[in-house]
Amino acid sequence: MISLKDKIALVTGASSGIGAAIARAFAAAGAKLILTARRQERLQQLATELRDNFNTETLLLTFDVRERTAVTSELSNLPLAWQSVDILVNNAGLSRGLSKLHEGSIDDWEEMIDANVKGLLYVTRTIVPGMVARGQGHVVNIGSIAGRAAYPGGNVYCASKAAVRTISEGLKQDLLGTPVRVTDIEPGLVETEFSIVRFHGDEQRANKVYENLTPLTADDVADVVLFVVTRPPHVNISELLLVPTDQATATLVYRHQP
Ligand code: NDP
Ligand code: 8X3
Repeated sequence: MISLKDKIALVTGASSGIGAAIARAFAAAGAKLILTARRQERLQQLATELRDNFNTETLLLTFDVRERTAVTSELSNLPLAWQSVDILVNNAGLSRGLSKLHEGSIDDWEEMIDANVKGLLYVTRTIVPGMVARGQGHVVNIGSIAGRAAYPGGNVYCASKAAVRTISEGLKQDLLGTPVRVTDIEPGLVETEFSIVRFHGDEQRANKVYENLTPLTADDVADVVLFVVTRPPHVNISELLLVPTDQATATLVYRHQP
């Protein structure tokens, strides 16, 4: 088993939900953390919490993963002590809307594709060469059950997560012969700010997604990510689907009688 003690992990989208939970799990395991998102104040609160609880060293970077120049300039110019990134967690992402494709918002599509696909690529392209050069690294992409099959209204979000799945597969192939590992984690329903963002702030509609079932928590996903990155170096968990017990497919869920 690999120890995370003093390893450097970069987690995108650490200001909320799954990313923040991964940061907490890694910090508890002794990692140093580069945390990124757009909301600086959230990152600062998390960094203070991690320092108080685990004495964690953090480097906070505030940028939008859709901004190619910002991504490359922030991540290519890391302070010397932070340059040897051991683990990259590409978690930043979102869904917007649940409209039929022919009625959908093109702005929503662009936001999803730019963040979930292009943002992930920009970060990966900047960080992975160092991993290859140092002969050490693990890329964990947060895909989704949505990347395995489309569901009604999911169209472009599902396509973006299918892209994450294929990019993960391709990256694993391209890194064959190096020790760098690649994993695509594919969660089902996880209660975070995800649905509030999807429905543009409509909390009532967001709450209905998780009504009368027990969704995964962000900590459940973080637990699995911690497991994946701590396997011995010869073990690569390439793809992992995790769903709530109350969920079978993206659309087939069991709701208890209220
Ligand atoms: P949250 O909305 O709670 O968190 C999303 C995170 O992504 C935030 O930290 C946000 O930070 C960041 N983010 C979003 N857009 C950008 C951007 N353009 N630039 C930089 N950071 C960005 O949702 P989750 O924690 O649930 O989502 C995390 C990942 O998990 C996503 O990729 C999502 O698709 C995936 N996922 C979620 C599932 C769920 O049911 N919740 C299930 C399967 C996968 P900020 O706004 O501060 O920039
Ligand atoms: C998030 C899970 O089912 O809402 O990726 O698409 S789902």
